[in-house]
Amino acid sequence: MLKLYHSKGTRGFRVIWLCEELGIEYEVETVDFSKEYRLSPEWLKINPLGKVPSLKDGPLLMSESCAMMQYILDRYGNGHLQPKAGTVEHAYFLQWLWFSEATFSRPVGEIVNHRREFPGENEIPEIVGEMQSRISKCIIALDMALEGKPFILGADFTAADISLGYTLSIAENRIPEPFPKRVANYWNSISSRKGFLVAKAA
Ligand SMILES: N[C@@H](CCC(=O)N[C@@H](CS)C(=O)NCC(=O)O)C(=O)O
Repeated sequence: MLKLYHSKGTRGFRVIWLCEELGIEYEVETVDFSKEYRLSPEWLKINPLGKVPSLKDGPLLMSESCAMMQYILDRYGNGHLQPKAGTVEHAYFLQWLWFSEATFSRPVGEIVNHRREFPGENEIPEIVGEMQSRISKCIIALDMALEGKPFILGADFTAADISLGYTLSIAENRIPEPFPKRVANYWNSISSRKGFLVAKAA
């Protein structure tokens, strides 16, 4: 069975939501998110970067959430929640899946890390402001892409929506302005799915 090492609110959220949508069995082991534990030899054996999450499937051990999603889809997904590989739709699917972590989550993560290392009055507003403007650019791009579509690829919900949904969940309270209308509607729709709610509680 898939075993996910997860701490509440971390990117393991994506994997839990995906498994729920696919109806796949999985086990969650809760990880102590303190810096001390994440840098302990015990955890570094499971995640050499001292980050969370990690995924174990037999001898396989992974530590990138979107790669975990792609592995689960390809190995256990029976063609669900992603277009057929090699098609134009699949290229767009990959683009949004990668965008969600490589481009959109990045400035959000920088704010989270900055506030953890420089809490309260030690926060450097210029750094946070710069990251917020990068987040806003991603949200504008998403808003444009959602024109006339309920989900990022069109009529069908896919794993790209799961990955984007997680990033929206961590971006929501870290920008000064509300989401624009299309992103707000999209966010309301995907964040009311059962899989999202299970992942949020995990
Ligand atoms: N690209 C990695 C990022 C992993 C990551 O940054 N995890 C966060 C929690 S969601 C973390 O462990 N942060 C602690 C740190 O970077 O010091 C993924 O998608 O799994």
